[in-house]
Amino acid sequence: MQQKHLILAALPALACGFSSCSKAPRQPNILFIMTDDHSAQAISAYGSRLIKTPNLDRLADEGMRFDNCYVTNSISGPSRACILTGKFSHVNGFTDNSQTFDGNQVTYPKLLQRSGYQTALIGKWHLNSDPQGFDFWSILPGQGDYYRPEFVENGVKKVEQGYVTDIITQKTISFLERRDKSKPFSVLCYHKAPHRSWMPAQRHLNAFEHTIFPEPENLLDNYKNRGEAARRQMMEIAKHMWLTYDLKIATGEELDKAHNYVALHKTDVNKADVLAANRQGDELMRLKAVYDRMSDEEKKNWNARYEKRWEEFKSKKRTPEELVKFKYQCYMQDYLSTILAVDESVGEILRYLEKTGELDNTIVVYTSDQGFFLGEHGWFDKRFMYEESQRMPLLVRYPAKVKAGTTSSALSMNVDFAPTLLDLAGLAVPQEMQGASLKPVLENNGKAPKDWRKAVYYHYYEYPSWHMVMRHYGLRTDRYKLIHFYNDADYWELYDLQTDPHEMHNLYGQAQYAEVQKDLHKELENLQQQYKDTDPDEKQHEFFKGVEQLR
Ligand code: SGN
Ligand code: CA
Repeated sequence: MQQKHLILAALPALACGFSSCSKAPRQPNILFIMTDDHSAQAISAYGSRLIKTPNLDRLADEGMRFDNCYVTNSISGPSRACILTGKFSHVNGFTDNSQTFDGNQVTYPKLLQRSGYQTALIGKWHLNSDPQGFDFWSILPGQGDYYRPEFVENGVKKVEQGYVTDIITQKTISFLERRDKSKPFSVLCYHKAPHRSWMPAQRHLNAFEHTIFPEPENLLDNYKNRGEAARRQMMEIAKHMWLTYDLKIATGEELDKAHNYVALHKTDVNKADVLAANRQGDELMRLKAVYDRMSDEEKKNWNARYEKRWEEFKSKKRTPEELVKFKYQCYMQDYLSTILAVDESVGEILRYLEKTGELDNTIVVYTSDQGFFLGEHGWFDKRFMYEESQRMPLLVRYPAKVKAGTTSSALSMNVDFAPTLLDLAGLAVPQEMQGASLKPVLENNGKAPKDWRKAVYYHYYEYPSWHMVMRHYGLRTDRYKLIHFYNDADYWELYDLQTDPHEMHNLYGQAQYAEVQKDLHKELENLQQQYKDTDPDEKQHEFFKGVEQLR
């Protein structure tokens, strides 16, 4: 099957004896742009009340916006592994950020490369093993840094001057410039932004200085009517967002005087270190470590900006409620500032493709590794199967197949991306991939085929760890969500998203939902059978079970 496609793909090139042949259709290029923690609430194409993202909106205007795309395990490494393999975490083996990805698995970039694509990966990788299946790769080690970041490029370390988003953009364009133009390309442009600790580019330091952002209506959530996981997490803006490290409330003088930094931010999956860091209040040291990556000139601008925040913070006493509101505003200023550079990056790469005549033969995908809480439930971070964290933005521009300005409400998942891209490239989708191709949805103005799935599946494992979100699994249909928290708890939650879109009232066990509940349990069992997550409450999973190696 695969060979047949290879021969077909080669035909136009063989027949090319005259000039019009240079326009002959061939496999499409693929540009897959992914950010880290960019929630749909911060994209104007999704109706953001917070920010304008004109270049992302262009992708939506000229392509398709998916409104019901969901991550299957809301955290970085796991989501990235699902995207590459088209398989759920319990099958690809990367269940939490402390794992090492088995790079010998079948991934869609490998299959593209084998079929004649030139492949590249640039930016945040976060899978703890060297990338495989790329002709060129230049990755940030671990989480990477915003300023003067280190990259590992085809195995060789190098530190780059400047701001991470801009460097990733430049590396992407320079790969496109020097690539082998006789081949289609597949480029993964994986940004670090807008990941914590939300450090803006110099040109955006003051972008939102005077903006007052609307607050989510559940910013002051008290976690009543929900189970203990919602109460026991450690991701509250009020209690767990750090004034110094996260919100940069420090003076240049304090930072210059701070010494004895221990490299705690490099050990971020080690709970003991993190808790110790919390206790020791070494926030200033953590801030200093990232601050010290800036040049003297950059530090000067930085201090001019954040000393004003420091003064504002010191200027009055605040009640706990006022403090949450103040912190929320600072959080939004910084988080959204980092997105300005991402939006510019998308614009620059689109313009480059346009200028070189490749844009319309390129499938451009924009997504994020998961969603993120922007103050909803009083939270930052993700992990939970609640909407803001589970939902992923997904924009696809590909005029050959996708009508401009369309939207889709088809229930889709990150495990669908690999099958979709292989399918669009005319390649066979390996049986072992668990996602479904979205090609029919893309080709049919966003409408799902009749026999499309009725629910998406979810399973989160990283506990105990950062932010202390308990393990859970569940499903989401177009209307309901059923969740089971386990491992350090054992209870269920049920939400009716039509009557309770912000998931504030757990309806599990209520008589009037008995029928719905029964059906959801049945559907959950079906999904667990289908996706082979048949022992979901098991603490230790047998990793790599059923993983087929590339022969
Ligand atoms: C870091 C962050 C956490 C975050 C994890 C995982 N802490 O450890 O807040 O949840 O990354 O994020 S930080 O103080 O070091 O920024 S993920 O997106 O990479 O999974
Ligand atoms: Ca992430």
